[in-house]
Amino acid sequence: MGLLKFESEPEFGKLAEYVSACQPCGALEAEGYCAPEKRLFREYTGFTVDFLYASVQLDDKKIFEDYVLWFYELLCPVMADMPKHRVRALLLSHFSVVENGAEQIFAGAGLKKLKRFIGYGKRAAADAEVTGKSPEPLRYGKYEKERQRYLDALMRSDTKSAVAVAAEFLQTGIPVEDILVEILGETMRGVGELWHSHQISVDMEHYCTSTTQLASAQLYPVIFRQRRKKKKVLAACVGSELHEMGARMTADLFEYNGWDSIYLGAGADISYVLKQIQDHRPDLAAFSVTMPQYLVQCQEMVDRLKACYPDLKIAVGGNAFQSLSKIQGNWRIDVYARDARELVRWADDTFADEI
Ligand code: B12
Repeated sequence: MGLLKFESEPEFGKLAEYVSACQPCGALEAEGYCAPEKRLFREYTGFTVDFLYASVQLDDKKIFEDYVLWFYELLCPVMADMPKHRVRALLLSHFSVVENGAEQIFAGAGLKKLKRFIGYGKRAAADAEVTGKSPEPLRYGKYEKERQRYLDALMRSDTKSAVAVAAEFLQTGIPVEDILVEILGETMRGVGELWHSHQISVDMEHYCTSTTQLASAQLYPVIFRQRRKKKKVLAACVGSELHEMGARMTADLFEYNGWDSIYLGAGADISYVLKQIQDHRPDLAAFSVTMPQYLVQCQEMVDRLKACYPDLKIAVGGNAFQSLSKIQGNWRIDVYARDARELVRWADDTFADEI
């Protein structure tokens, strides 16, 4: 697993404990809500300190503001009978708990900064509206029909059809990159929205992931058939990140483009990333972060690698970076790309003289 959460800032660990012990569940009971809603509220308020920590450490209020909106949208369908202003009030009372905890645990400039960021969260909660839109709109465009067919098979839990449909896309000549990114990847992002709006549960999310990994596997004979370029990429997810498909897809698209890849999967620890780099000397290291709370560890990873291997090119990408207001200039990376295909093009241009 990744670096221990709050290892360098134990006060945030204390704040997380305080917040978890003092949730405003009485307010929920007064609204007539019982165990399932209280469980959900407890579970997801558990993320507040994580996002607050990332927001404060990276000095970027957008991380916390995006989280507040995401959390509000997650709560609204569960508390469907509750007027929206009362859902907002519930969030505000949760942030007051966080503020009380901060006042007991932090002091001086640290407390002042923390209170400023909690204030951003409170303002975001007070203004929150359900938009029903993802922060980054889904890019179904050209492949809407194909995506829908694939999603239908997943929603029926019809593994055989889902796998067959993906094989058919390949046979009908849809480019491998488009099958991966536009159809399978975008379907998975749509699955996330279904989960967020409580139309499917986490077990379905797991099923969709494993089936999509199975469907992608059919592309490997084509992916590995390409002319080799004698270039190597190492791809990994940072922190305790479990979302691994973005990093996997990045590695696969490099293989399809003739690069060799070393894919380290979810939750890559700095010590074994360093060891792999030492042993295999990749030309490029690509890190994927989905959950914004792991951005801090990603930045630490980038700084450590740049200190040890100044010539190693480093790329970052993934959902979490959408929650940053600025990337270039603040990070010691060579490139940030929104989409794995963009990174492959950048890498080919950057190493054009050596390929
Ligand atoms: C599948 C899934 C899971 C699976 C992951 C299993 C696995 N083995 O990967 C499981 C069930 C474990 C899971 C767990 C959780 N998840 Co989840 N999950 C998803 C889901 C539906 C799909 C992820 C995915 O595979 N996407 C497809 C890939 C291809 O897309 P991608 O990662 O964005 O990658 C593309 C680009 O970003 C880019 N890219 C990615 N990495 C890199 C790297 C580089 C270098 C470059 C250049 C580009 C690049 O290229 C790719 C192709 O274009 C997303 C929805 C979403 N929007 O993605 C939610 C989502 C990420 N999960 C979410 C949440 C909240 C959770 C949980 C907290 C709760 C839960 N749902 O159980 C836990 C936390 C786990 C943890 N500690 O990490 C939220 C995060 C919200 C937020 N505020 O950030 C999302 C967005 C759902 C939502 N709409 O609310 N999840």
